[in-house]
Amino acid sequence: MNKTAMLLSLALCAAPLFPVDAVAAQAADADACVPVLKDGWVRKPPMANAPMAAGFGTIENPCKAPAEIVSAQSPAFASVSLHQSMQMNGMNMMHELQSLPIAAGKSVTLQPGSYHLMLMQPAAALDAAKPVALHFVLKDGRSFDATLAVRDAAQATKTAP
Ligand SMILES: [Cu+2]
Repeated sequence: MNKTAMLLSLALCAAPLFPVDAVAAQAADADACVPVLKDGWVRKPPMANAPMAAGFGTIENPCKAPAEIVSAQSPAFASVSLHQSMQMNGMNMMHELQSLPIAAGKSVTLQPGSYHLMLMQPAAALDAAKPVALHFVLKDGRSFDATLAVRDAAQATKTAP
């Protein structure tokens, strides 16, 4: 047996030892249609040590199936949640969403005063040169990655709707 054949047989023998669970099955389905975040950005807080920041952008669902975002993570923050801002008794309030559904072929816009990503406890002060990486998980197990450009407050105000 030559070296290549031996390595190949080792690989074949080893393969069944790995658990084939639902997560692995989904990971193998890498070509599955997933939503995409367009024009993602995070507002750089005025203070470098701010405990939270808000993320925005448009999440498009180009798929034939509806999508429902149930969680998000970022290596740059301890936690990421979905929030919705609203006015209540003349006060600006916000609450956490358990999920964010996006109908097939539709999009949802995250923008100041509406839906946003609440990014808590940054690992380091946000740097305009370093986009923030995000990972979204859907209810059906699909997931997708996205990035948020870091904009300073003045820029953000200028471009906010
Ligand atoms: Cu919020």
